[in-house]
Amino acid sequence: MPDEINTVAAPDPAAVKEEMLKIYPAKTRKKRAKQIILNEPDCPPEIGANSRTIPGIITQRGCTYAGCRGVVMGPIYDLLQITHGPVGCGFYAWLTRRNLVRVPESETNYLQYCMNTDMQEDQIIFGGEKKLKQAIREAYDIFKPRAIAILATCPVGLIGDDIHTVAKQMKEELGINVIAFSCEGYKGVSQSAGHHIANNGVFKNIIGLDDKPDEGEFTMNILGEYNIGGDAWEIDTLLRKCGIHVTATLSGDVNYGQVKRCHTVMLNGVMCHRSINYIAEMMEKKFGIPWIKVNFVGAEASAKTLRKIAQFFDSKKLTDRVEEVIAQELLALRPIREEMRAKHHGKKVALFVGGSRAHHYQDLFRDLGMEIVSAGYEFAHRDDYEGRKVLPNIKVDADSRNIEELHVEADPERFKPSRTPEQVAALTAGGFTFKDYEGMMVEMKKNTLIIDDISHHEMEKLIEIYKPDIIGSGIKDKFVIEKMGVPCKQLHSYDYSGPYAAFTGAINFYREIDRMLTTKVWKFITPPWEKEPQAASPLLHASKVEALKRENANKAWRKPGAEAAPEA
Ligand code: CFM
Repeated sequence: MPDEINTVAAPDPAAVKEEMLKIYPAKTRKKRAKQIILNEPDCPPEIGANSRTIPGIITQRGCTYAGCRGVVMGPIYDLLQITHGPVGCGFYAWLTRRNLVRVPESETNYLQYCMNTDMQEDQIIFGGEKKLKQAIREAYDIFKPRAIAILATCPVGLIGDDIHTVAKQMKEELGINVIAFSCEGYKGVSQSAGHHIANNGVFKNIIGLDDKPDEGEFTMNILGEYNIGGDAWEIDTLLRKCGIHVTATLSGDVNYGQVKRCHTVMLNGVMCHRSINYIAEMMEKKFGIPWIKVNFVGAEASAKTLRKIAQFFDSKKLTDRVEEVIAQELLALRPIREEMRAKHHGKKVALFVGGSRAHHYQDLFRDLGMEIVSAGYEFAHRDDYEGRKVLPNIKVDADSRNIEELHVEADPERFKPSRTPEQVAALTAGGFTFKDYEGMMVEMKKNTLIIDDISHHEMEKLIEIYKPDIIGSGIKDKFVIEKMGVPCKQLHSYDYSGPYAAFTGAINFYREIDRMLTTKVWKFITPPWEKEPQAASPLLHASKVEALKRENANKAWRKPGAEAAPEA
């Protein structure tokens, strides 16, 4: 295939990269240069990822506590979760809008509560263990939960409260499972560390506590799906239509009991590789459950995933049913997709989201024939960009070494793979791949600009130069982007919208994108720098503020010799 078809057209991405970098002091520029990469799909180049954000750069990342408490643990609705720390961090755990659940009447739901030890100066000085124990007792007396989780915030680690001993003591005292998570916000460079800590805690303390499997001919878990906007419900409904039973979705609308027995399934499907690959790997080692990468974002992606799952189970009945379901779903979806594609084909998209959505959502935009001009994760690791094949080459730095790697061995009684080695060999020989995440870059065009942990400055440059028709990103930059006259689809919480997963979700998404692209509101926006040059923000608009840039080039905040002056 000639290169130009598979290559992003002008503007020249190398020049864009230079333009983004040139404002930075030398040291910053050197670091950011490793995180802004021109894509090479056949052989993805190494990208700097999972490293510390440079102080002063406005990042979209969250903290380790957010990744553990907010993302992975939050949705387990009958696990009573107590944040040990200041009330501000505690309030952040009040995730009633994020953690959508449909709780059966027989079950308990603690998600509408926000439980916190309200750490004060006193505890910072004299220690907070006593107060934590008191909080656990109080919560137990009121709610009598099945299990309690303690989640640490920054001060807990700084003052050295031993929450694990507290958990052990309270477990003995109350006779229920009490689990502590050392997920202090500073533990890692982003929320990614919190995912890992949560994975370890869930695997060590919950998974495997109940060996009774759910009934079902084909059983699986969906790992790394958080039911944002109801996505997990769409996936569950779709799989149920095909005759596949989901024991647990980790973690979306899920209860403690489901997590306890989720090691009894035949297959694990991994949606968000970044946040849950650890559990998938450990379950395979201990219980022999194979895992495959799945993606239910996008119509083509959903169909592909269903077929892959059917192939794994190797049943004619299931395969026929899956094809029937795909045909039915596409019947409803196709006319809408075609209508939207006709309107929006060729429009340009840039995606900067978390640790998996910047990849997954490309499929939805491709459904509409739109072009991805640039993409990047906030906090994913090299394997999410370049594929799992680079895992052995990833340098473990001090920040990653901070997070415990569990040593896992096959369980002498419970290691029971659902497929025999012969079946696995036959599947593999037929091109089926297990543990197969190939990352974002192989699916993107040559020379697309891949930007890790994008800064506001780089985002502004990107908009200025590429002029994307729409950006998928998060709340921290949404309004900055929209003030520049570009619609921004919030792809974390979906801005109260969704679901976007599976076929029904895809239809919602097409319609939403259509609304965003066709609303007349954008033409009423005049970006601030077009009204008057912003003296304090010389970075905004090249054509309008060249003069200002030159004027600013030699100001004190630029290091002398940092090649600061833009060409006149
Ligand atoms: Fe996985 Fe997520 Fe994401 Fe994520 Fe997140 Fe999220 Fe995300 Mo926001 S687990 S990496 S830490 S898919 S909260 S549900 S949307 S940044 S791309």
